[in-house]
Amino acid sequence: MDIKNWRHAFKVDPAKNITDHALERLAESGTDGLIIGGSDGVTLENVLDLLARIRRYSVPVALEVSTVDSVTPGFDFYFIPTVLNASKTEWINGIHHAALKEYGHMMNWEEVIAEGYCIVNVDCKAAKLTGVDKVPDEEDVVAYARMAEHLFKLPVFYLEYSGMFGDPAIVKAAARVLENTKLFYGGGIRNAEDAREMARLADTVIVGNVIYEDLEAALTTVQAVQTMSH
Ligand code: 1GP
Repeated sequence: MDIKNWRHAFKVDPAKNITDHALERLAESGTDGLIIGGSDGVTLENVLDLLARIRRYSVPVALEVSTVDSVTPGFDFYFIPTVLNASKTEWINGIHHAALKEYGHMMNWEEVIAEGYCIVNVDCKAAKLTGVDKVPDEEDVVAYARMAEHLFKLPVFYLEYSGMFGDPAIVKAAARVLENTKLFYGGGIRNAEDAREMARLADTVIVGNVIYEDLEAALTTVQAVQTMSH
């Protein structure tokens, strides 16, 4: 399925342990896709291990690239974050430039999807890594959303609250100014009600950490979202 129609995705961290059984439950849950990605400890080895274990299911799988060294063929999509509110410019365009110098000639652009990230939780790992030290307020977020939609014409605007549940008013404000750019919401979804609340506002909700803390609760988020009309 085109990622434009994704309503729900699980984010699986290659640096964390997960059993085959849990992976099977995620893959067969009815989610629209699995995103393989994390902020640290991602290696070619752990990405390949996860890919091999997931590829036996038909669910679409995307690699969210955070290190060029861990890129490998075999994924349906390659999500490339550009952190619009990073202060370390390598996370806006630096790593991308280095990667394109080396691999630009052999990339299949059909599989590549750029994500304009706006990191709101300044305490999360991704914020520390990319140098986000100021919490963007609603006006900031709206401006970044417009930047994604109108200036850079990015296919995805990713509102990243990783580790904390976001402010619905801010998510709503971002949604209001997006038309062609899809709104991904991620952060702190721990149960069906959280998922439903954010899925009312965002195009796609991404569920991460709760997979490792309470798999059954994580699985309830799929049905909660897939049974809604949008
Ligand atoms: C992380 O947006 C995702 O990149 C999901 O966040 O781990 O808090 O669910 P959580």
